[in-house]
Amino acid sequence: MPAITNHLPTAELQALDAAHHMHPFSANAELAEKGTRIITRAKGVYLHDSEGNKILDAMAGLWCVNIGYGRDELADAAARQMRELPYYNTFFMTSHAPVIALAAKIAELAPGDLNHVFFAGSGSEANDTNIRMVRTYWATKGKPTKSIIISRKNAYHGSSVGSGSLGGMAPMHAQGGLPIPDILHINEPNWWAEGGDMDRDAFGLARAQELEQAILEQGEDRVAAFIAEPIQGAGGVIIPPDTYWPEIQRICDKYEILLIADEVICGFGRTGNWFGSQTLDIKPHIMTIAKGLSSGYQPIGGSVVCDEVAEVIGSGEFNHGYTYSGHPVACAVALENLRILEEENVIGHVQNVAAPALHEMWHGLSDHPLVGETTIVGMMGSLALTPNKGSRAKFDMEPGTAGFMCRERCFANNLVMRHVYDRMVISPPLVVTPEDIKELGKRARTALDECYAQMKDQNLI
Ligand code: PXG
Repeated sequence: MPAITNHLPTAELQALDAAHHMHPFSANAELAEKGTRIITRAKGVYLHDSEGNKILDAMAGLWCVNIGYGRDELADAAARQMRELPYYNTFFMTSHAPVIALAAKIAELAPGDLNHVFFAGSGSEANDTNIRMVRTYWATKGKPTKSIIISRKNAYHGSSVGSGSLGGMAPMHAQGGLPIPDILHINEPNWWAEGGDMDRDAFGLARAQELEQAILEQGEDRVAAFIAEPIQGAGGVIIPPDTYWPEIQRICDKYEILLIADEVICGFGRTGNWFGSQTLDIKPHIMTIAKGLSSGYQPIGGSVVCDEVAEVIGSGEFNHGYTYSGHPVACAVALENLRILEEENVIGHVQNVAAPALHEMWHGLSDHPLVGETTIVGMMGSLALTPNKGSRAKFDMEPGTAGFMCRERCFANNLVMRHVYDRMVISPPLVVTPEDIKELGKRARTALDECYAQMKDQNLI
């Protein structure tokens, strides 16, 4: 077999893809029939495909390419590190400069006393670490029965057996015997879909209080931790009512439950601050990080751990670690990414330029007949598709059908915007310019118009 390059004809690449490559979260037989879109290169906020299309990536890959595509500095950092020390582990009393520098940098950026980092290769692995870490923490403190971790329905925390169990995605739990024992899921603070007649704030409070009820039902001596994304990402960019997080914080403090903020999407500028915990005023004991840590240029994740938990875990041997924990090349690339975020004041750009422009464009879509609420914090937003804004009605179709139709129209207009059931979500690179945002808005509106016309044609609304 010759080397496979981007220069093969599209059909040939698609055929090889269909024959040999199993895609994540896909029905592969169906996908093989339709053919995949082959992405060949990318620069800034634009992707290029094998057919010559230039596609505006309003998802920053999978919520991760925060500094945009094509930054040579990161490629150079990787090449330099590969030449100098391509791999060494951090087990057996060894360490190396890139992992040391990155851990120290993350400790500097992270709020409060989150001063310690346990590295992993991804967000899923980091959350697996968290499961074992919080349970080990309580066991070491002489409370081995505190092993239940409370999470939320429609949360996403990864795809491994542990992190998939933490997540609250029903279709994932339906496959492969998830969840593992001692993981509980309470309801999510999704007012649009589940708020009924309650006002947002009362609903937010009620949903937070489900945590207290769960703790009281299980017994305080059984609950180890609560895990949540500051803002749910893969669940559809669900921005909780303002009442939600203060009440969650109060409950965690009152019952001495460890709070894990899963910052895999929210971290590294996405919400307009370094961490979503700062934007939402949350004080976690552990933060899960990945994605924006390296802007997706290298696979790397980690658990950022507060002094007290690190001290307890460090008092004995923690029998846990990955071959690629603190991989030197991934660390070197992440460091270069953080340097760019900091020195180019990317978060300042978000606060002063990108987010204001994006919010104006996004809320401007709310006059569209298909669009219910538009919500956005920093650089992550969503809109609800609905046949009736006033009643927040659902479509008379399988949930997700309308969203899928809209996503297809986005693709057709060279715009990557994801759908989660019938919500459309955006999470563009943080470096988008007002011109890019204008273009994004134009393409999004065209896609919505075409979707609306198609629904009318097919008598779906
Ligand atoms: N936590 C959160 C909050 C995430 O969003 C993970 C953990 C897992 O990270 P890894 O690196 O193991 O994938 C994620 C990942 C989507 C989508 O379609 C979202 C993610 C991954 C894949 C698809 O929105 N988020």
